[in-house]
Amino acid sequence: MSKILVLNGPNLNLLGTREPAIYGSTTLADVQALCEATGQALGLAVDFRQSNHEGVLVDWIHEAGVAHRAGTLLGIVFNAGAYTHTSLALHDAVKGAGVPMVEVHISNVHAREAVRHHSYLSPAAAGIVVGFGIDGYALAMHGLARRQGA
Ligand code: CA2
Repeated sequence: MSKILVLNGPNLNLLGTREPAIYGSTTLADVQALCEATGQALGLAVDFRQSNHEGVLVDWIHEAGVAHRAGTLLGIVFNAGAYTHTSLALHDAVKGAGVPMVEVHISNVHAREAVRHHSYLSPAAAGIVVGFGIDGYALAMHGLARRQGA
């Protein structure tokens, strides 16, 4: 169980380029660097990915389920972006893969528009971290590691 998969959904590749009041001015490359540093501190490898395509995310979650069952993957830290609020397919993928998943949001989605208050992923999540900016990724990684006693 030496690895964590960090998945990012649609538009997160734009991080740091617009809407700094909501998402801060750090880029996705900065988030990756933070996750890699956190992984190093935890003694865990990090596989960091982003896709704008729902089906690609579904495929990666299935792949993660296989790795989890093989004992090589601790779990997923997942910021599904706007798919959080729309995607039953991602919910089903996480449930079907049987892999522990921690849901992350950079912003406090509950302090924003009502459409962002519902998450299809939360019922399938081992834990949820919202509103701590990009530090939420590191907090989620620590949570996954502690949960598994890594
Ligand atoms: O707060 C989060 O992390 C979100 O998952 C970010 C999503 C949003 O749809 C969720 O409700 C909450 C949006 C990601 C796109 O981020 C952008 C960043 C800069 C410019 C444009 C989009």
